[in-house]
Amino acid sequence: MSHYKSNLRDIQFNLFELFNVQEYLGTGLFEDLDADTAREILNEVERLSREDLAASYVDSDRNPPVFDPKTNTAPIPDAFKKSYQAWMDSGFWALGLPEEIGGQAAPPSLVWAAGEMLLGSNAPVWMYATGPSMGSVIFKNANGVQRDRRIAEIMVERQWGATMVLTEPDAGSDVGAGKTFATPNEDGSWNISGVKRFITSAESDLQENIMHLVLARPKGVEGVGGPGTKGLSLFLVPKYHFDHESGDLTGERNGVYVTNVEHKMGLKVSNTCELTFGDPQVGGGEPAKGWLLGEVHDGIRQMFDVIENARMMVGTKAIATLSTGYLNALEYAKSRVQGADLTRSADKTAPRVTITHHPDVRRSLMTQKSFAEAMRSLVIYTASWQDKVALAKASGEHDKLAEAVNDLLLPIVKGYGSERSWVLLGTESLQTLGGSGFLQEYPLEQYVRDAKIDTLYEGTTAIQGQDFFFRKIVKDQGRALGHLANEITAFLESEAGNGRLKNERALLATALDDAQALVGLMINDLMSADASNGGDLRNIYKVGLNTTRVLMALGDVVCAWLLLRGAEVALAKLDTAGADKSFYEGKIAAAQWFAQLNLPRVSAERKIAESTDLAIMDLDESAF
Ligand code: ST9
Ligand code: FAD
Repeated sequence: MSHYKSNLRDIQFNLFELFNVQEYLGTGLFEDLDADTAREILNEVERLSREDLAASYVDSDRNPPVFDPKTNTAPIPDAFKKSYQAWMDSGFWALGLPEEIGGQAAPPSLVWAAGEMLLGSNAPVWMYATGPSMGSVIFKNANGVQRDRRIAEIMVERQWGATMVLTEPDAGSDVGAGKTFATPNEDGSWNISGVKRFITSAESDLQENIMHLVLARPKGVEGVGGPGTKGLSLFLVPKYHFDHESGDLTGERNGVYVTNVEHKMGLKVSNTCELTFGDPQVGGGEPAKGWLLGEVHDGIRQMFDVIENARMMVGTKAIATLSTGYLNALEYAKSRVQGADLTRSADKTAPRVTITHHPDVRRSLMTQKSFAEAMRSLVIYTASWQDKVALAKASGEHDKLAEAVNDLLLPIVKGYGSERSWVLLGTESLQTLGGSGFLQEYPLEQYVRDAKIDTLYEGTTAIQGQDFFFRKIVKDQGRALGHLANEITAFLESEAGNGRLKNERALLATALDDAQALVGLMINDLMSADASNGGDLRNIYKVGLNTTRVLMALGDVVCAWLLLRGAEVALAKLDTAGADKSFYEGKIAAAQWFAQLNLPRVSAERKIAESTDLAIMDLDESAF
């Protein structure tokens, strides 16, 4: 039986009833992909995920790859290989890639909706399969350089693996502290030297070649390679050398070797590697040759094309895991008989009931359902802004607002999505199974272990909070946030829900006010830290004490709003719903529950932030 329980009905609801993507399917950029085809794709990805991809989920955890230091390899278990191959054979990985390099135009909302099922059933399949998408980043940044365009095509044609290589032992969150360097060769290539850490998919026997996208600091060229992220450039460093025209391997090994694979809490089949470049003592001692992508010093900007996609992936992975975690918990709760109904608890002879009868279990299940559905909506809503970006680009325009709103939402998807999912998987989904949740017979304990990483990699939650406030709100001068707040206000002022959602709309109005006040408070603290205007620089600490808070508070507001929008649609359909009646009733109940449970807390967050002072910053470290 599959560990993976999908929620295709809710995915369809979001795409076709709430965000109405069918309005632009089958026309223009998406001419070859109409709504019926989109539904067929979703059905097939659902089947593939539940059957072929989920099939190796447990085995890959219990029998993970083992690193062989003699050969610098870490072969992938056969069961996982079958899942990976099933995904590659499906061809769905080409959805959304540029047609020029062998992709098929598809709206990001559909790609992420389908992606949820892949990520929920076996996320490492997605991670090993990202070579073609990384090829699309190379294509985008090739600046007309024929060699790089061809490399991108080859990566798609030959389905190579690829990695994003930023982190070093002393450069994690602080990517700009990286020391790996590159020196130019006369033939236009560069030699890379250094050691990178924690690199996902840097070794496997799934593909004939792996292309590493490496951030390194050019050295030995006057005026380049300065400190920080802006001194980094992006180099394409293949595992095996290849003919840059045909793509055929030349038979020469490049001097980039995996020198360790980490032993992890979860996500074990995903090889997390130490990667050593150009060390004469390692492998055959060959130099690690790479090719510069685009211009020097453009590396961090180019890498963010990968990072933005990967942050969306990580958030979606976490949320997908919460959804299947909830559905597993629900199935268990419906059949587990334990205790009497609370109304008859004094009667020792009262019949025993399934645990779904107990108020506390219902509280827990509805909390899980409402968060899983809220955050699914958040992912697809965010992706719908990416649809707008793609549609504008196809007609030669540049939708700056869509780009900014997408940018604003990304740290919410990644930071809020991973935090809420990981916590709820442990405190609610696993908990619903009682002691059985702790056993490996059920998937919950693996879900918890596999989802913890989502709050850590691709920028920890602290980094997401800072990105959200400093870059996506302050640097953007509040434009995207203002737009979002106006959309929420328009919803509040409408007759949404025809009276049935009155209470929840009032809760949302208060929470929106409080969240905006929280942002305002932080902006005041930021301004009061401006030493050039007589401010106290240390007040910036007050901002830093609240960046994660504001991320989570606005996450709650946006999620509540999206669920209430869904409830409005559900209410309008309820009378004629037929077999879908329970589904729509569930949507309404989830929205009301989420609003009542979470929105009043936003006021408390504002209050907490209002009392921020520098006490813990003044405290000597020895007092901790
Ligand atoms: C990792 C991988 O953890 C884990 C999972 C891997 C799974 C497999 C891979 C799957 C990937 C799939 C990819 C497919 C791709 C497909 C694409 C298809 C279309 N947004 O603030 P500054 C840029 S990997 C955009 O001064 P600092 C920007 O250029 C490791 N750009 O930063 C900016 O210049 P400007 C992940 C941004 O103080 C420049 O950076 N590691 C953004 O120098 C400098 O900005 C991390 O994530 C942004 N949000 O450096 C590191 N932010 O301002 C986390 C910055 O002129 N640490 N830029 O525009 C950080 O993010 C730090 O804040 C820092 C700070 C490094 C940026
Ligand atoms: P640190 O940066 O040392 O952070 C430690 C703690 O300090 C965290 O809680 C952090 O939030 C906090 N902190 C640090 N700086 C600040 C700050 N300025 N303000 C506030 N708090 C701060 N990297 C790649 O390049 N490619 C990959 O493919 C890749 N895959 C990975 C896979 C796995 C399984 C793991 C574990 C990591 C992977 N990474 C990868 C690295 C990952 O992105 C980093 O681990 C992550 O960015 C955090 O860096 P760090 O571990 O060095 O923690």
